[in-house]
Amino acid sequence: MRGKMKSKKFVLFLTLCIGLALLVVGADARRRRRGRIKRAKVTKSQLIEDALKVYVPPGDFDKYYLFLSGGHSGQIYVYGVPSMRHIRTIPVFSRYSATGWGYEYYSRKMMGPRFTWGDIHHPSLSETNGDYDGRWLFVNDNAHNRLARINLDDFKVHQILGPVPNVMGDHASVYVTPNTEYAHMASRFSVPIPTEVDLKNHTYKRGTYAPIEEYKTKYKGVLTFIHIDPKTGYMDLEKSFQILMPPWDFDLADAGKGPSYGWSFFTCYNSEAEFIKGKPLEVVASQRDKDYIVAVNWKKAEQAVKEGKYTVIGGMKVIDPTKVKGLVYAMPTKKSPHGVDVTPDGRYIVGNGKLAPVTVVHSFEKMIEAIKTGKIVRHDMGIPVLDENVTKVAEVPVGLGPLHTVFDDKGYAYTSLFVESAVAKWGWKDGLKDQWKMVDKVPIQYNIGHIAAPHGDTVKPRGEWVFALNKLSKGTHLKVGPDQPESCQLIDISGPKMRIIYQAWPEPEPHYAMCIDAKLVEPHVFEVYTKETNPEKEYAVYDPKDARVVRKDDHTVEVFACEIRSSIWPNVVEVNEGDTVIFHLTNIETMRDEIHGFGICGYDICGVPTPGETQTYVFKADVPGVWPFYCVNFCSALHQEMQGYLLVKPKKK
Ligand code: K7E
Ligand code: CUA
Repeated sequence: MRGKMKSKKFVLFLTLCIGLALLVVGADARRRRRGRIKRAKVTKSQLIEDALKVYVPPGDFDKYYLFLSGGHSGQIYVYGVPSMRHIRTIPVFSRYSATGWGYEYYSRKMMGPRFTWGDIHHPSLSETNGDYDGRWLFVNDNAHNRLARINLDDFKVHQILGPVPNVMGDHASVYVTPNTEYAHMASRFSVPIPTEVDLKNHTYKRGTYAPIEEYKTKYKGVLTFIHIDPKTGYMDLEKSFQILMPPWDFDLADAGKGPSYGWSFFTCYNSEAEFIKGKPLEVVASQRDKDYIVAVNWKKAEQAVKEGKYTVIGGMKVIDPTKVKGLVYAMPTKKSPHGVDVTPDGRYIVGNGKLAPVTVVHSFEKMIEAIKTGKIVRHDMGIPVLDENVTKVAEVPVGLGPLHTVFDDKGYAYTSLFVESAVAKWGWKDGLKDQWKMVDKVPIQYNIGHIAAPHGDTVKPRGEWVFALNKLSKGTHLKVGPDQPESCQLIDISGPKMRIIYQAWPEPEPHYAMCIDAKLVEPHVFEVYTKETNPEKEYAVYDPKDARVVRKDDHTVEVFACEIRSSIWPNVVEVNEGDTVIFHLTNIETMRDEIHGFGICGYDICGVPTPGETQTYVFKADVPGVWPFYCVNFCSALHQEMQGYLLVKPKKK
């Protein structure tokens, strides 16, 4: 009896348990489903077709490089397209122990003593005649107002310029001009100027103080044109200039091309030119229905500099456009526009109106006509404002929150819609029956910021793909904690309808990306550094017999070392406590990919010289004792044996 009762209760209990478990499982499955992308039903054959478009079998190469900005990670991430596989991280403004960047001496010097991070928003490939030439990639630093140049023969940074005086919050950057004559830098955050810099040591000397109540009068925006040497890519502040502007918040830039060559365009918000203590800028800067696209005739500005029509402020040549006429015009554009993008033919300037549901299109020809016929409606803080009824040729009703636009090879534009989480496709080209008409829209997961395409901002877009660079990825991946990866969705634009077919998870934070045909880069990528291309050749030793420790003076020891499978020469380095040690290390391997590393236990030294490359590490031998050094990169069967000792003899007491 009791047994029966027991078993009855047990069955009831079991049923309850199973029921509960089913409920939980059901809820969990529902929760999971909720997180997944809602997508239109696709047939299996369509899925297979999509998959084959992105599948690059092992051993085969991708067709394009995609350079994604890493935002406040201070790095650039290199992907292959269409596979969307990450192939390289290029550290720029932040230390990266994987390659020794910011640990070895020269990169550390370029980064300077003060800054340990940067904020990269807009990478920009060098151009010749308005199309990418595959030589260099320039990047901006929104935080510390610097630019860097990555050489695409070794995928490393070779120059960091700045901080640049006067410009603050360099966001409208880099967007090089069609023959890489100039890189743009502009103030997103106006400040009183000058801000003085110590260029050699890559740091600030001093800014200028003025109370926030004097924002309108004492705070200044500047538009900066950084000169680039066409042969070497060297950015030269001496040949650069700035244009003094009202304290508007300059947001993005693009260079004119074709007929608009010689002009640059900047969007701005806060044309109200106000910053009020305790009042949110989002309210203050949204009072006006329209802000501006500011057009700058940089060819004419160049001429003005030649004629000496500038003043030197903080070491920069600064032109005042209220004194030198004909350089700067403002075109009213609604509303708090974000991106500005010039069409491939250079005839139209597209403003993405952030708080308006339209993209606003100005005609360059009409702009020139307005200037020539004096269609100036007013001056705003000294800047002539052109009649929008003359310059504007279209408002394309794309949808909510347009931010950025890129182009394909068939006369269509693709605009990212942040608020709506969508991409809108519309026609822009003359003669197209769809000109100024939206023809397609695809939902994005979620909150798309920038948008990119192969050669999508050049005179010759390649079509095929559009990349949606999304701010949020919620629930479209396995859970990884309260934080979420960013998301980059690959959209097939080869047909009349856009199709999202793939997704990658880039590191924070891909603002913008550049996509280039691999054929333009691959042929000139180094396999190894030769004795000529080794950037620190004067300190190289190419034979273990020449490896040596040289005492330079009472406090300095210079080491000339080399690495080859599977030894480090010399394997014992003896110094005195308090010595400064200058350690040059050459990787004398002659085959691509045979990299070695270098680390000293207890001394925070880390490096990875690539084949044929010399790196230098400088440190003070401040802690006496015995400190092993070793190769940090697994390189051969006897990698573990690649080790040696740093002996630091204690000072006599
Ligand atoms: Cu993220 Cu170009 Cu800084 Cu737009 S910016 S989204
Ligand atoms: Cu060399 Cu590991």
